[in-house]
Amino acid sequence: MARRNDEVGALLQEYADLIAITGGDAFKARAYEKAARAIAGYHTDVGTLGPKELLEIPNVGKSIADKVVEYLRTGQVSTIEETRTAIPAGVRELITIPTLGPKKALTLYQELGVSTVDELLEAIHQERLRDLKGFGEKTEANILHGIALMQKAGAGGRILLSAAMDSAEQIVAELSAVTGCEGCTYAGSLRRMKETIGDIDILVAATRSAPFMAAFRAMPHVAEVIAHGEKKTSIRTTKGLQVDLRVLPPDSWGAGLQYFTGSKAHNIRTREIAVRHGLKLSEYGLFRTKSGRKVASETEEEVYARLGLPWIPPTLREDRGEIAAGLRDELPELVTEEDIRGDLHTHTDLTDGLAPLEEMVAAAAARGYSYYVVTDHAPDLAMQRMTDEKMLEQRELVRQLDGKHRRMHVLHGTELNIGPDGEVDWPGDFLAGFDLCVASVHSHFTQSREALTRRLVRAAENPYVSVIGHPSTRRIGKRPGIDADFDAVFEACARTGTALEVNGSPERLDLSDEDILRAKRYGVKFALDSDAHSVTHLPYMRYAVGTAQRGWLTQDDVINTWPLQRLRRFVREGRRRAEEG
Ligand code: DGT
Ligand code: CA
Ligand code: CA
Ligand code: ZN
Repeated sequence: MARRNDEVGALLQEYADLIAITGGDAFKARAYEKAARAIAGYHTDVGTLGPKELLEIPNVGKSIADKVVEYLRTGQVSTIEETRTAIPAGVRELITIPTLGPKKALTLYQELGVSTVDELLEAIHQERLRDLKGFGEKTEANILHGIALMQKAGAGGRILLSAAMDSAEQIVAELSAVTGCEGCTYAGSLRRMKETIGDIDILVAATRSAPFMAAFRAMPHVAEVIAHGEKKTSIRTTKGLQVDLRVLPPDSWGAGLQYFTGSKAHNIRTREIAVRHGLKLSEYGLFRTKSGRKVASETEEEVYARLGLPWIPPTLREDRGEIAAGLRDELPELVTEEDIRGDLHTHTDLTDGLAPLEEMVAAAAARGYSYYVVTDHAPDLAMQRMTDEKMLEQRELVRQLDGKHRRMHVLHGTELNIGPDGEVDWPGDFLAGFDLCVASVHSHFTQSREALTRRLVRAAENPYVSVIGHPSTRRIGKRPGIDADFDAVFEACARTGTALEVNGSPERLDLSDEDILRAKRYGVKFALDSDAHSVTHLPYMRYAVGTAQRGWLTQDDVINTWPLQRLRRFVREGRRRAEEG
């Protein structure tokens, strides 16, 4: 079992920040900060210490020791939870920027309504910080530097898929508008929908490269031009992200796209096959080795076809058996975003979501879903202040909205909390009233492997749990997944008819591609969800789909591609099978 000192230290540090932002006693904030450091650096695992021994840690007094005891026992501290709810989530995100203190974060939130790192970047680029007292160009530069540091450190020098996607789509839109553009797209790991991105690779098809290179260098958000030439220009954005632009002659577009999409391992395989056919594959095309005559280059389909392969979807190009499957013409028919009929895990402002139920439902309907499940948190996450009454009131509203929407069914679900022993928030008779229950782990991440495994297996065995939400609980670049025996969990899910979630929230992507591949072998079904906490999160579904494709999932594997009747049957069947044991 891991030492809990860092976890406890981080919690107390957060509390110190919270006190500072809410204008609390500066002396008290400093006391918590000191205690946080002392505990993080203490020689003994605080998880093993009693109340008296905790007081022996330097800078830890009675009230801090009490909080530590409460945290170790229950997984949370009520005072801290309360302070948290008093603070806009956005300010909490802002203070994670290394160069931005709590006071400035609060000013940004109150004066400019900025509550996320992305909004802050936007505000800086629009020069909206310049009017604020105490902020100057120097502050802006410091903040930008801090954000760059944070985004790189968070993902081990790599950035999250979603952040790279936002930048890439903007760049592609701008370059597509340049005269002479015959094609423009992103390639590399981004086209393969990898969970983190090292750098962005942009390709343009055009006869003349100069106008594109010039437009690229002149884009907003360019902090530095790293290198520029006729074929390739590399820049670094203000977010600290490197972007390479390559301009290809239109007649070698397919070969270039294939080459620069990668992965390297996949390309090694395709080049080997070329060699066996007496061919040579490069970014310019597929050529006869002897005569040098070009046999294919214009489209990826032609290049693959001349190698005896069907076109291979980029999300499969990782050398995980896709070449062999392609040669046998047995590539999976991957699930697509169009196949998704509904979202099974979403929140509203009844708990920690930002938008009211009506707005979430309207936005879901606009996406063309045929069903939508509202799954607010349940009472065991005390900070959400959920009660039976509130839940039942929400159900009434859901039923009314369901009646109003002709094309979309609105269903009432909940996201249960899987407690330390695998128990969930409500007994069976209350759970039976929901259309669908998701259950997820939200705390006690450092239990023993046996305890964590038993916990997840018990949740799957609960008849009313139809989906295990974000099963590993990892946060990419921030927190590793829990150390459970996932083979046992996958087996239990298959046995009990419980689906595993592929959570599309960009810092989760949980299950990961490799876990999906493993789980699929047990015959498990999957749910692809956005876990939206606001209207703008509903499109995270695309990242769930991308991750699912990387795990080779097909429409049949994914319960929310099914018609509602079949989905309901899955829920009923799961309830019946688990009850029979
Ligand atoms: P990243 O940027 O670390 O997230 O990963 P990728 O896959 O985007 O890798 P990157 O940016 O180094 O190169 C993009 C693609 O271009 C890569 O997947 C394969 C191809 N490529 C680039 N350089 C080489 C090379 O030296 N040899 C081979 N075989 N392929 C290369
Ligand atoms: Ca790349
Ligand atoms: Ca179940
Ligand atoms: Zn959730």
